[in-house]
Amino acid sequence: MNVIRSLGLGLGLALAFALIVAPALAQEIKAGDLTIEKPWARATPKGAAVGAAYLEIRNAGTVPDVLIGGSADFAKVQIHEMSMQSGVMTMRELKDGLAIPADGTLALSPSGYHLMLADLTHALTQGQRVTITLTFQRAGAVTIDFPVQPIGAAGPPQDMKSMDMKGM
Ligand SMILES: [Cu+2]
Repeated sequence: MNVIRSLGLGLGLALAFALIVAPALAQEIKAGDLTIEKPWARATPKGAAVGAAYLEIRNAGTVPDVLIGGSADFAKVQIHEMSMQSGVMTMRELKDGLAIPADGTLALSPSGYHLMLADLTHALTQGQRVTITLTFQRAGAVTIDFPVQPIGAAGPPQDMKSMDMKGM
């Protein structure tokens, strides 16, 4: 009896904790059938003209959507693809955008698709957030905050592990 009650209490606390913490970590934005997950940008060295941002886009709908572009007040936003061309890493702009398949996910990540942030008006500093508005063919404009990760970062802020528990 006691075991069950404390188990229930434990679950309740865990749930309450999850609800309090949720906004602080994985920022999840919904727009129509789309869910935007794990947005992050990479810090840039001083004086760099370009930066990059990444995210995942889940499409729960029955029709594809297309990421067609983006805008920001600190840079030009382009959709780029990084690929290996005869042994050399190159990137090109995807003028037609990127499809998010029906009931599928599009991931932008280092060494693949990325949001190219060109003509930066300021450096991207670790710990900051930068705001980018993305435009989708169906879902329309979606404004997203991208936390800036260290220059060498390979991925978004880690849930639970490195999140700011210190302040709690
Ligand atoms: Cu690029």
